[in-house]
Amino acid sequence: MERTFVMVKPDGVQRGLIGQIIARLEQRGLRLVGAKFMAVSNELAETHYGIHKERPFYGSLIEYITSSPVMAMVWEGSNAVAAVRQTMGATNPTEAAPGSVRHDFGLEIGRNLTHASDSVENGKGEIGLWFNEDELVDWQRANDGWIFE
Ligand code: IDP
Ligand code: MG
Repeated sequence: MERTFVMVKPDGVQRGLIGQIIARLEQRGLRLVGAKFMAVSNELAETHYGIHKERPFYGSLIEYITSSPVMAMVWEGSNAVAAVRQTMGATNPTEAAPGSVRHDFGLEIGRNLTHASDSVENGKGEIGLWFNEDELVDWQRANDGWIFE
């Protein structure tokens, strides 16, 4: 089953939106396989966002993501990467589709509430970066047959 790394960023945590964001992923039919509420070290933030190192917003991005705790999670399901990106919406909240998290709760690209892996390969790397293998739970859900064909 495809897996993806998802994070409720500091603004989502501070605004009390963890529950609503998790509820949307549950409703979608995705299955939670790991979660931890944690402070993010500079080192972890810099590794996670290493790809953006040369971008002008890199410094403020690292400051943002380390400013307050985050909810780090792994979700799985059919096409989990694409499904979660769609549920979160485009990076800039004013370009995100109505009904998406970033549209429904956000206004600015630098306060866009969530992170979600953008490919299966990057998802594997991010899951390995944020979680130990023994923090991920393989389990069956009673209604899986009504969600996964
Ligand atoms: P994504 O989160 O939708 O994958 P990326 O392009 O990978 O978007 O950018 C990572 C994060 O960096 C964004 O979610 C956002 O928090 C921040 N970011 C991206 N572009 C800008 C910008 O132009 N100004 C400020 N922050 C930005
Ligand atoms: Mg990205």
